[in-house]
Amino acid sequence: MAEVMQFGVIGLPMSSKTTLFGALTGAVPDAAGGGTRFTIQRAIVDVPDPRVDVLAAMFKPRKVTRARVAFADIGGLQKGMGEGGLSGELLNTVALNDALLHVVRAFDDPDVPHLEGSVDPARDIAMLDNELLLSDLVIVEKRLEKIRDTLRRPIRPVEREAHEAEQAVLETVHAGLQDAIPARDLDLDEATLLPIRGFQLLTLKPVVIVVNTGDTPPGTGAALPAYDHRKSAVVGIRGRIEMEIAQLDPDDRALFMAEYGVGETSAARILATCYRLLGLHSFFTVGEDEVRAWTIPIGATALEAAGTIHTDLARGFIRAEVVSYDDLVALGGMNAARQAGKHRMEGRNYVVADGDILHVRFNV
Ligand SMILES: Nc1nc2c(ncn2[C@@H]2O[C@H](COP(=O)(O)OP(=O)(O)O)[C@@H](O)[C@H]2O)c(=O)[nH]1
Ligand SMILES: [Mg+2]
Repeated sequence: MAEVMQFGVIGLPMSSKTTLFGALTGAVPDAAGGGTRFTIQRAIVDVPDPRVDVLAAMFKPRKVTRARVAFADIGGLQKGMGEGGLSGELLNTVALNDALLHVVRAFDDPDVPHLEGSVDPARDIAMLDNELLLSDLVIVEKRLEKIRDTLRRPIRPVEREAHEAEQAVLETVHAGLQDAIPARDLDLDEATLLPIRGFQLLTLKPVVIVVNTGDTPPGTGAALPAYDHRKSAVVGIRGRIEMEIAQLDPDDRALFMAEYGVGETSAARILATCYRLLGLHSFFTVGEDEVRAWTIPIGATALEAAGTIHTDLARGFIRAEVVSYDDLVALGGMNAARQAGKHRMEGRNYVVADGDILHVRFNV
């Protein structure tokens, strides 16, 4: 797993990409927005997790370290671009992400012109999706052509076999794309996808459709468009308000959120959605020195979790001492958890649960 998960904000020009980026990172947008040029700005932010705050209050460590993720605000995608295939730095920048945040405008404001002349989120989502689909189609076709060339020549049987496996999955993906089915919607497992992982197909990436409903709370006044695809979700946000909230210091933020009836920031909701789509969750390490959140794939073992902390911990792994977050908080502390028998010894194959507090015993 990459050190830091990368999430790319994409959308048509003037779709609120930079506004969403501001809501996610606290960045203040500069005046020149909404262009069609390729632009990129990046930020790394802490993953909000109220459990970390509770643990920090309990252990009063010298240092609190949260999980971190990287966001990129990627400007420059627009109608008509996918035809010849996206290319260069723009394609690379989009392709590099673990998941995409596809933002779409759903608010009316006479002061904000819409490139298509009207506000129609479903149309705009389909428009950008189509460009991504076409871009993938170009990549897949080029690669298929190359494989066919190679297979015409005499090559070693192992190589032939590998090329044929790749060809088979590419042909499945190609047929899907031609029917406007994103690659993520095909029922292909990890092992099947392995030969084509390196192509970083855009329609294979998990996607969160972020609908900016303006000042109207999403789900009440503003209906969210449907998006029935695999590894996808729809999240509504009040873009401008959330961007302003993100710029406040924590005390003012709580007041402002109460005033506007924002229960949870969109950054928190979107990140939780990304974690779910990517099959990720968290475990914690605690102590006087540091309380820390770690991100691992759901299903990862104690040994793999240990390796995330440090390779030495995996190499010399003896056992993991585990308390669940809920038990620890319910009992009020580590000693109480021990006395209540909630402090367990687990071996290397133990599958770590979300919220587990781990202490790895090791020997190197
Ligand atoms: N009324 C209103 N305008 C917004 C909101 N969010 C963004 N905008 C405006 O929409 C325009 C495009 O937003 P921007 O984030 O720059 O879009 P980008 O081109 O996709 O980066 C800007 O003029 C924003 O001020 C919102 O929630 N309400
Ligand atoms: Mg922008």
